[in-house]
Amino acid sequence: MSTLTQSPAWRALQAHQPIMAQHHLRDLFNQDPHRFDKFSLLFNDILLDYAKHPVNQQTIDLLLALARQQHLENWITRMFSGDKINQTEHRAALHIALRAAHPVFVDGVDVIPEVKQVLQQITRFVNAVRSGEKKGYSGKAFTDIVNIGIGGSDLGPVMVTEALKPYGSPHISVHFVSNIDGSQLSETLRQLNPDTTLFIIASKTFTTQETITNANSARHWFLTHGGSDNDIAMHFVAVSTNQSAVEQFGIHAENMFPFWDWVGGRYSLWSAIGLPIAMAIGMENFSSLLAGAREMDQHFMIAPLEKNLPVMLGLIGIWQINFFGVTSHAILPYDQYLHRFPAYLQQLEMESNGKRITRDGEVFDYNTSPVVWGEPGTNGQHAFYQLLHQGTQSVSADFLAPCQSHHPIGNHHRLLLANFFAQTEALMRGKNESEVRNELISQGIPEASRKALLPHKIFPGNHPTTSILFKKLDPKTLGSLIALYEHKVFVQSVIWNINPFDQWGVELGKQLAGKILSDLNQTETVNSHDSSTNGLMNYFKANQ
Ligand code: G6Q
Repeated sequence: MSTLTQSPAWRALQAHQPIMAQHHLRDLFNQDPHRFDKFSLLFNDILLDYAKHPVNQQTIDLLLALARQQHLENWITRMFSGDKINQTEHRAALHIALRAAHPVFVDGVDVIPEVKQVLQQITRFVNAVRSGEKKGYSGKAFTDIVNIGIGGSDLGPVMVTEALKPYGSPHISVHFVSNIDGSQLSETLRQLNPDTTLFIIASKTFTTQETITNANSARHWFLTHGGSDNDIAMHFVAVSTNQSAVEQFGIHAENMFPFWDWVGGRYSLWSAIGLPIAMAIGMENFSSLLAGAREMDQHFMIAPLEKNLPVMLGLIGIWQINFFGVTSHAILPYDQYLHRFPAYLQQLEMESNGKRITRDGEVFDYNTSPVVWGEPGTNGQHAFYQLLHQGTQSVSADFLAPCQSHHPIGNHHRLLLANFFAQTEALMRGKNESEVRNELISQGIPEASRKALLPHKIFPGNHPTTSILFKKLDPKTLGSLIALYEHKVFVQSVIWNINPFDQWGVELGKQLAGKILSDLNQTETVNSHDSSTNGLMNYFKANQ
């Protein structure tokens, strides 16, 4: 038994769970008409409603006691003050410094002047490209930016660029290439002209196989479609922490935008990794994105735990995962611009907290990150919501939506939100036997058919959802929303005693492919692996 599951706060929650599990969510709402007032929070224009979870005031008090037992406040202070809380990599985790307005120290040195310096470098470059002052080799302004990066060097920038499309420049298109599958690069380059295309090679380590392979192929395309070696400096820039590898690739140090080892890949969109975002939306909007995150940081740092949005979002997740057995969590944005938000959060949550041992190397006897997935509503309603309503798995979900649309055409937005509210209500209430029977009677269905149909039309309900509403998806609100989730993940990591800032599983993947590649390059039949892997590799070799 782990220290956590034997601890008083954990045991108190365990004892409390059967009491709450007896109540259907609809009964909790029937018993207390003030649930929404009690179990929702507002920060700026972001409303967080967690009333549709099986909680009462005692549940909240017990969850807060767990947070205090795990020294959450102390961990928050440690993160903000630059302690090396990523202990397996001996690093601080200071994405908050990238948007901070106050000094932040690493090893006794304030990192903010350096952060500002890079931000100025980005500002000069972005302004020069967007204004057309900086030109390509033929003297034409740049029209297309291709960001080549993967994982943390891709998902955040893609998600934000898509989310903030209404703020994008009509003169510049930003494209993203991440997959080592040559199809993605080919399909992207097919539409572009080398003389008006700028490549950003984004890689913290500058050793990632996918990125370096794509970057080499992009350079080859550039050189074989009109560009020359001398033009490379004008058309290729790098974002990295590894200057020597960047120079070795052929990009001059002055065309490199640095960042630091205390910025984790999946937390890096606020750094120079955000360069494609800034290219798309301009520096003023990029600053608003940072400001939104900064406001959420300050709230996280100073708000009392019970009024703290990231804390409550994290603790509600703990309640579901560890005491109600939820292993699957859906992210359902009712906003087409947020269509990559589920993929972004999938990495943020699963890479940070998808762990099996504590900070001290103990194997857990409790669950950690659920499987995170999702799609925008209403599309998902016509597909996988069937399982949410009547499946056998316990799934929790976050529903997100803006009150105002960027495109207020006709009745679309009200219909969109009507679906959001209807789904969360239906998931909570369900439809019981007598409701279904009355419905079938009112439809005039004969008794024999009624009997056969009845069980199929029952919805158990009692499915937990969190709702997040905000005024409009603008850069500042998006910055706050992302920071909300970053800190939620941190809160959960503290409860579970996980280091959320390393990713040894991802590192493993980087090594494995390299080993197999040398076998694929040989002409002989492969027989050094298990029979399945040998069989697959030999089939591929015969048919490639
Ligand atoms: C993120 C992970 C991982 C990483 C990619 C790309 O937190 O570490 O997704 O971002 O593997 O790594 P590079 O930026 O070093 O190419």
